[in-house]
Amino acid sequence: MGYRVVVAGATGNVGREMLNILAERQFPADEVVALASRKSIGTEVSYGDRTLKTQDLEQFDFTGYDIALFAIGSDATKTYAPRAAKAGCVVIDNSSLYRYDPLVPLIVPEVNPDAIEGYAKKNIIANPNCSTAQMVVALKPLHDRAKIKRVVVSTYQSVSGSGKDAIDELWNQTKGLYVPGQEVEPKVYPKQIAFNVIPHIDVFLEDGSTKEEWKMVAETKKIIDTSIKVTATAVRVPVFVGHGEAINIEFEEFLDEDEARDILRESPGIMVVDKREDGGYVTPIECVGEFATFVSRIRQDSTIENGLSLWCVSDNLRKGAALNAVQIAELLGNRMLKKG
Ligand code: 2RA
Repeated sequence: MGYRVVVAGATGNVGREMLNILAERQFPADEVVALASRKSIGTEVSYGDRTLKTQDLEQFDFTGYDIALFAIGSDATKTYAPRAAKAGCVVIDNSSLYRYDPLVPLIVPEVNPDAIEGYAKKNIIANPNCSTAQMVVALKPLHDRAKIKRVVVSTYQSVSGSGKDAIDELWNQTKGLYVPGQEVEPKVYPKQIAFNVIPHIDVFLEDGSTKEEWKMVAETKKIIDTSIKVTATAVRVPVFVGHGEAINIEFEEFLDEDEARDILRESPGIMVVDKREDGGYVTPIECVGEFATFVSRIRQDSTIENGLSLWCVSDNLRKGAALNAVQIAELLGNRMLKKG
């Protein structure tokens, strides 16, 4: 016997990836239902070699369903997650709504799988922000060996992190720059994204940081260790899919770059590609459609006592969203909601 699974937000970038990944990883589902908002009802979406017609999220009765993967944004989640949870269906939510709620586990399965034990307090599990998910996969095994004191991270985030309209904006703006009269004004972003980079993701906070940067700080603490200090600069770049991160780490103990490389090679979810030669590293384009978080450019930072720097890239729609959510569903199935 398999699970009865719901994907809410099935017509969005992340919802579609959730369906792809459920099929690719052969998640043991007896039934998969695709839900969407009223304006998208009836839209066809792929689930492996099958096609599903989306149903109305507003009218849907979650009773009898085991797991719901949500990719509908915080506002809609506020209405529908408690409804699903109350009906006995465990919600795995990709929005930021529940991430900082002490009664809701925030999980990256390679990093803090045991946190799943707390899922029943609200019947909701939170999926981290894309930029945090890939970073903590790389940090955790190093923290276990040499205890991280401080992280300085700069992100290079692709436009798919802002949704479909942003992908169109980059595409049309890029084309428009070559065709007189077809220039496209910025709409999704505050400045031109084509051939540019924008040091601003999500809203500004009082201290001058942005919410995206704050998320990396707060989520790393919740997922790995509250003692880790993080300072982040989040930047949008004209890349369609795949987030890059330049990460500088200060440890309590000395950690040699070769040992760090060996540790990362052995760690779950990580692929080390680190040759000190032209092209001996991974770029966003090469990580699209992959499950792994790729780590390259591992090197000692001799400007501080126990420092290392590295480069990390991952498919933000996969490890940064849909894959992590499906991995949580797998973990939930294996540990808590056993069937058959
Ligand atoms: C981004 N934080 O803007 C996002 C997606 N989760 O890339």
